[in-house]
Amino acid sequence: MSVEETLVLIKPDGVARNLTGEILRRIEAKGYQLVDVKMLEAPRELLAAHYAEHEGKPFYEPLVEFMESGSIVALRVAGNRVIEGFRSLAGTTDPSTAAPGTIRGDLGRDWGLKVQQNLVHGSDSVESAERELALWFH
Ligand code: DAT
Ligand code: MG
Repeated sequence: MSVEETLVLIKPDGVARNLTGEILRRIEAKGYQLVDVKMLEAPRELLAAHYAEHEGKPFYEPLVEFMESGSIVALRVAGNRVIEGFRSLAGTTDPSTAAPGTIRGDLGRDWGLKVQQNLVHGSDSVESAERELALWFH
């Protein structure tokens, strides 16, 4: 067993499309534990810190604007190898090509949408999870 914690964000498209319950259902069905949850409109400084690794990339500004566009549900989720496991539940970054059975593959819409509208965020490593959880839950 390697119990970890990860940061999951239900992005503004997921909240606006009433998919919060469906996404939580998939996380809980997998056996992961919800440790903490909050809903917020994320300030720019928080988003800039969260996405610091992407600063300067062409998709950075639209990404941050999208994340500012509505409410986000932030989750602290615990479970055995949950960091990799949640990324696997989420599917690949682009919903157009995400596998069936994944959150992005089943629920993501690909008609003319931007890649950033991919419903969820999940930390990608132990280091990212610690850094991101400290930003969103403190
Ligand atoms: P992930 O969210 O799968 O970890 P990432 O960390 O590489 O992906 O990128 C962060 C977010 O930025 C991603 O969820 C959607 C957006 N994004 C990534 N690559 C993109 C691209 N090529 N065009 C538009 N948006 C992109
Ligand atoms: Mg990422």
